Amino acid sequence: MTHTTQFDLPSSLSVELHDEIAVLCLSRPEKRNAIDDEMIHGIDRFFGALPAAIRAVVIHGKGVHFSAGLDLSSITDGDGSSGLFGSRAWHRVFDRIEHGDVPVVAVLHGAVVGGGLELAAAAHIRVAERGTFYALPEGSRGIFVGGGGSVRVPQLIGVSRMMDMMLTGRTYDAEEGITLGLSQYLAEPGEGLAKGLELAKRVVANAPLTNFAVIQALPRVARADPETGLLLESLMFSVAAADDEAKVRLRAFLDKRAQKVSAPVTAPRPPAPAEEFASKRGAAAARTMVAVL
Ligand code: 1HE
Repeated sequence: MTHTTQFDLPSSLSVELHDEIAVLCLSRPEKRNAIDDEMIHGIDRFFGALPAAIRAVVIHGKGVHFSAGLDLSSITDGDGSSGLFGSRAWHRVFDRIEHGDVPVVAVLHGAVVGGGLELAAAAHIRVAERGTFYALPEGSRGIFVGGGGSVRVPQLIGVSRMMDMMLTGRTYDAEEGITLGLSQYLAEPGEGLAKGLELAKRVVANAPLTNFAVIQALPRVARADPETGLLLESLMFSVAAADDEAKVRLRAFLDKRAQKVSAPVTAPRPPAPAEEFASKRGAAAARTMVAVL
């Protein structure tokens, strides 16, 4: 069920609530979900008005692309200061996503371009459907990233790869994006949202304080000098471990009522021709031995 009015959203955004998970949809497919002022302020209001019962957010895009980035028609007649203040507004909104109260999963498909990639980079987990492509075409448009991309994209793929994307227009596909760190999960076309929801359900099953520590403390610890970071880690550990939720969960494990950690499920690999030959030869040898015995 959509809850657009509850959040006072423009028509370019819609929201569905799935128990403790809110799904925010960029809903401007006729403009490839290009982000204009209305949409960016709508995203801001959505994250600002999240009810306490919501414990994770999934963002996805309607139509054939996740987002074509900044609505280029919105900057054609602006001056220097409007660009500066506009960019700072994007920073505030994307900071609110990255440093907000709940983990955010971005489900990507089609074009994830410019500001669309900056939005995706502010999320904590990214799922990319096959067919996704990433680009930073700011260079060819005569502008620069303005939505936090120069901080967040290098954290994912490194400065030199981002330089290459911006200087040469190089694009990466979904499979390359996985290898480079642009997304953590790959999904089949049309299956990204289901995967995103599945991951969000896993996330909300964690203790709230653990999720808080992961999205608030972990990135700061990772950026801090090691001595400060380790002290912050110890403080966060002690706060989480002292919480009742931790006590209940630890007791459940010790009483053998909690799930064990399981190894990743990997599909059985078809034997390579050489292995197949070797295993047939092995079987033949075994039959011979049995016959000799
Ligand atoms: C747009 C935008 C947009 C599409 N602003 N209107 N972003 C870019 O430089 C990417 C520009 N867009 C594209 O390269 C392509 O549109 C796509 C590869 C994303 C999709 O192609 P396609 O063939 O599916 O769609 P289309 O026919 O190009 O676009 C459909 C409509 O959306 C069309 O409008 P129409 O009125 O002619 O139907 C397009 O003009 C419109 N449209 N993208 C405005 N971006 C905070 S700083 C961030 C800096 C940036 O993000 S720079 C990157 C900007």
